This record gives sequence, C-alpha cells and structure tokens, in this order.
Amino acid sequence: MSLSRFPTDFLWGAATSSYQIEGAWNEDGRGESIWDRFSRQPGAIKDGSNGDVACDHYHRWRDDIAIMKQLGLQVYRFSIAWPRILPNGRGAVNQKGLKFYSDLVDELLANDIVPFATLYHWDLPQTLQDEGGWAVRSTAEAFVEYVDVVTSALGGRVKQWITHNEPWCASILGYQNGEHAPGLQDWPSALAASHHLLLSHGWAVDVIRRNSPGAQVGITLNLTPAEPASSSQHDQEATRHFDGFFNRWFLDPIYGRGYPADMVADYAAAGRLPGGMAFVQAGDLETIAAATDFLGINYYSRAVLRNSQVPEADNEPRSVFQAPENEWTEMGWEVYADGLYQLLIRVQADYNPANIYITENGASYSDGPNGDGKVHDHRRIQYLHDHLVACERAIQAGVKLGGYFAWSLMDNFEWGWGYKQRFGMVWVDYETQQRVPKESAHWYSRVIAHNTVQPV
Ligand code: IFM
Repeated sequence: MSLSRFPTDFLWGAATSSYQIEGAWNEDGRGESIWDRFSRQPGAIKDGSNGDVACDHYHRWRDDIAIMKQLGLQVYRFSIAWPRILPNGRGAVNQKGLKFYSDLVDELLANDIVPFATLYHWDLPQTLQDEGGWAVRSTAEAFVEYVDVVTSALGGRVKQWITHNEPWCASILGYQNGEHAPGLQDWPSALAASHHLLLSHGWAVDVIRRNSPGAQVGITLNLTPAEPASSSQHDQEATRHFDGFFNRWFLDPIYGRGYPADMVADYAAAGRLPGGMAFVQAGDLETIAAATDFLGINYYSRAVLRNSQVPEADNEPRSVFQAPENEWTEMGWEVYADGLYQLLIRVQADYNPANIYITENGASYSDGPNGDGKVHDHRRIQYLHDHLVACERAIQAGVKLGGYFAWSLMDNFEWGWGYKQRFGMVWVDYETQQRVPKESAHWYSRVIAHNTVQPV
C-alpha cells in the first residue's frame, strides 16, 4: 500500500481518441478516414464492427463531460479527427468540424477541465491514403496545413498539444503487419511512414508554438521495455533488436541522435530498406529533434524476448515469451507494473525529456454490470493501483513525471478488436449508449481527490 501524496501540480486525467468514441462518421461534412475504409474490409475487425456509431460521443459530449466533472478529472486527453476538419486532407476547411471541437473545448474549460489535444490518433483522411498515405512525404506536408488550421482556431484556449499518438502503431501496424488501417504489409513503406510521421511532428512543433503562444507541445510514444528470457546471447540479441524496433527507432531521432545505426543495419540486412534511408532529406533530423516540452508515454506491458528464429506475423525474428504464472489482461498483455517504473527511470536517464506524462495506461477487462447495477472491475483497480505506485516510486527516484491519464475514460472501439475489448473506467452499453461509471472510476476519483494512491 502507498500513502504518500503526489506533487501538488500533478495532473490527473483520462484519455480517449476521436475514431474510438465519436461515431457520426458521415455527419456535418466529415470526410472518409482510413479507418472507415479499412474497417469495412471483411475480416479486418475481429467482431466485424466499425466506428460508425462507437460511443456516439459526437452527440453525447456534454453528458460525457458531465461524467468527467463528476469524477473530478483535472485534464482530458482527446484527439481531433483530421477528416472532420479537412475532409479532403488539405484545402477546404469544414467549419462544422471545427465548431464541434471548439464547443467541446469551451465546455471543458467551463467545467475546469484542462483540454489536452492530440492532433493525430490514426484517422487519416482517405484521400491522402489514396496518394500513398504516410509512406509519402506530401502527407507530412498536408499534416502541417491541418495543424495550422486547428491550432489557429483553438490555440488560444488549448495549451497542451500532442502531435502524434504512437507513431510505431501508425507505421508498423498500419503499413507492415496490416493489423491497422490502411492494412498494408510492406516494410519499406512502413519505415518511410515512420520517418514522415516524425518529420511532420517536427514541422508541427513550430506551427503550434506560433499559433498557441505559451503552449506545451510534445509527442506520445508507446514504449515497451524489453528483457531477455534467458542470459543466452541469442535472447540478448533479440532484446537489442526489439528495443531498437519498438523504442529507440522513435526516441533516438526525437532526442537528436538520428536513427539508431544498429537498426539501420538490421533493416538493410533484412532487405527492408531497398532504397537505403533516401527518405531522410537534408535537415530532416534537425527538424525531428525540435525541442519539446514533454514526452507522452503510453505504457501497457513489457516484452520478454526469446529468440526462436521463427518469424512472427510481423516478420521479426523473435517471440515474446509469456510467463504462465503471471497475470494477463484480456488483450493477452502481461500485467507488469514494475516495467513502468523501469521504463521511466531509463527514459529519464537516457533521454532526459523536459517533462513526462503517462498519456495512456490501463487494462482491458470485460466485467459488466451485475445484479446491483454496479461494475465490480477489481482487476482494473488493482492494475491502476500498481501502476500508480510505480509512478510514485519513479517520482521519488527523480523522474520528472507531471501527470497521468488512464486509458480510457470509457469503453470504446478497440481498433482491430472491435468492441469486445473494454478498457474503460466507464461502462458503455452499446445498444442503449447508457454510461455506468465502474468501481474503478469511483476509485480513481478518490485518488484524484486525495492526490494519493488509494488502497484497493
Ligand atoms: O486503444 C488503444 C489506443 O488507441 C492507443 N493506445 C493503446 C490503446 C489500447 O490498445
């Protein structure tokens, strides 16, 4: 049990993203996104669903903010849907799309909830995908135009901006292993996409600073600490590679070190860079290394590497060893809170970000309302408790951790898994759209009120 208080300026929040909650996929001038297209491909989503309606947040946002207020959230991380703002990716601006987010921000501020906006959480306009998507440089240029429009309109009121959410997922899952939109399976495209995502981040930082004076700007990475299953050289080598593939490929260039040489060599040796690193143009690495105000970290689990030499679905020569004695969430992800502590210590020591926010952390458990109408999601409470204790230990060890966002405020569309996976602290009945705060929401509310991890 932990009873020490968090710093007085520590920010407590919860996170969502546009495609996962909004619905209203074709209302008020919204353009088509790559997820609208991808989710309609047979077999793309495990339960055959899509985000057409999702949590209907586009119509229920006032009620959702009332729930946030009731829970005492201090910050709310949401994302803006590019196709609502620029239905064709660039050019004509859809004022109704802008108004939706403008009203949302006003309502948050009126409720003393700080808006924390993510500019890209994977819903690329389909028109840009038709031109090559993130695999081509022009998409990075279009992103700058989109960021300019959004931050010109909201930059006076929104002062916390995340450029991208999890560029590893947007590039690798989207362009290499096909699990996410646009569903491609092509290593050269994936590596080019990763670069263009990072490049667009660097370009966007300048635009945001211009349009939103005094704003805090950062990027969110999904980082996964890696450790070998044994002390064998093979397992250690697999761990080096996994860490490079998942973590250093993104952290290194953002913190001014360029792409890790060992990974460039690995990718070239595997034939994944037929044109070399030609997508990196003069000045790009300086752009990507633009000074930021924080690093957002999404943490869910660790990877334990065993070099089986059997290629996985993503063609990585490793497998993630699953210790059967440990607990796993319904996503099949190991519950490993100590990994968060280790990760925070490592990132602080190796990269020294100006500030860190845990921009996502949470667990998928499908517990629903029982006879008393309550949702007794004790495993989620335990998960949150243990990870918050890890945060507290990291702060005590000197990590500059400024806030924590639980993933997610409410159950929502979990990408390729559809609606079967429930990460929310608020239960959503998808038939009626009724919301029921789970016991974890009430527990988290007490954490916020006391600024202290609460007993479970
Ligand atoms: O739901 C996702 C979110 O969109 C990005 N980070 C991981 C979450 C759980 O898979």
